[in-house]
Amino acid sequence: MQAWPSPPVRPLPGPGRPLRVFDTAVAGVRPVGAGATAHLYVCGITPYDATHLGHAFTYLTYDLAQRVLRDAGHDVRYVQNVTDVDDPLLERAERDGLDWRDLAAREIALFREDMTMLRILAPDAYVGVVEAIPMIVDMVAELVDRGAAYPVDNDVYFSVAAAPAFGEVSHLDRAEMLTLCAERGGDPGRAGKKDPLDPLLWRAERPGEPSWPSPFGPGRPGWHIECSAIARHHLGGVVDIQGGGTDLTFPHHECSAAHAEVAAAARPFARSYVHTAMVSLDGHKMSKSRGNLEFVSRLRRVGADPGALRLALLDHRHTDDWEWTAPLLTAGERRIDRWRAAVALPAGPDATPLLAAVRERLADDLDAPGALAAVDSWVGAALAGSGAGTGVAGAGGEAPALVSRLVDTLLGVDLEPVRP
Ligand code: 5CA
Ligand code: ZN
Repeated sequence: MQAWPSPPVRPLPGPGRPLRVFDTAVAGVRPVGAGATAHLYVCGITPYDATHLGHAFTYLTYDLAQRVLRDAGHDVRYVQNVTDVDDPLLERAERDGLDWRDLAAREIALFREDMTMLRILAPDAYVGVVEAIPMIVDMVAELVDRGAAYPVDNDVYFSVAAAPAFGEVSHLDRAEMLTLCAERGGDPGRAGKKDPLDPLLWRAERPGEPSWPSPFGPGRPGWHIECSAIARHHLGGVVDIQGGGTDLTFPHHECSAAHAEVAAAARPFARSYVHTAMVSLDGHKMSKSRGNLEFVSRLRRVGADPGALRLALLDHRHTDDWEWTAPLLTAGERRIDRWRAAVALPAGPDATPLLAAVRERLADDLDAPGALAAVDSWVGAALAGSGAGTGVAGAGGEAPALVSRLVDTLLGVDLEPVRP
């Protein structure tokens, strides 16, 4: 399906830094180490109740990762899915008396607008489950052929016993796995499964539910297989980064990696598993099921400056859970006003050390708050009038233009005056 328009990414002088990120599977920060083209797969929305600030924070994480990778000289191939058929979407459509296709189309359109406004880099392939059914069916068939899948009534399940590395993404003990499986869309209590943790690959048609033909009978895909199949089809063998929120670590990323690895008879599925921490509201993780949500589109309607909202989100590390409060937006507005005022000056202090500092902070596990603090220091000095016209390379009249450009390229914030 159609993604949204990407903002331009203008090159910066000099070399960028290689990206290092916290990898859940090794529980430490390590180099991404991609080749000439970095392959990035990020789990997309299930299109109802989009786009809350938790979604925005997650997609911003991988937007930053792409900016750092591109600055370091990589091409990036980026794929994101849309879970446009699944239980929670069908349940919401039923509750609200809507056709599930209309609900999905409406929410995907809203998500596109929100991503555009936040200047989030768009995926090269934006792929809905409905349009990916043939590649998903092929992968389920391969798992059946490999003896890694089995029927329960007319449904098809994946056998985690067929995946020797199962557990190596999340490193949870079995009790934790069982609890999370029950909370996050699994069915550990279903009779007839070989292992309570075995996830559904293909759900046979039920009355009133959408279905597609397949060699296993009419039905629809289970959740995890969609991401394995879409990633393989659009990115090939191994992805450099599998991304998504920490709530996807188990069972989703564990299972989609297991499906892909068993189908390929090779591992790993992803070289790094990068997870974005959770944004909360009123003391709880912002979630569609709980309903404690703040929406990008609501903030947009009440006149929030998109750049200020982006700065408010950027002021948090992707590895730390945090809570949204209204004053964060006010702080973002104050910050963008100061930054805009500083880059509008005719001259400023040497900006070359700032470029190095922002590159260094972002390459260090996407330390966006550290990068913002570095820009704040330059802005403070520029507004205080120090360093202007010193004759140092990068100082004086060129400095504000370089700062404006690096803030745009690396942080995705446009400081140019709003054009009429
Ligand atoms: N469609 C699936 C992934 S295949 C899904 O999880 N959809 S979602 O709409 O529920 O979430 C979309 C993305 O936002 C996921 O990566 C999820 O981890 C992330 N996300 C959801 N809630 C939050 C939150 N409160 N804070 C940060 N990220 C969140
Ligand atoms: Zn996914």
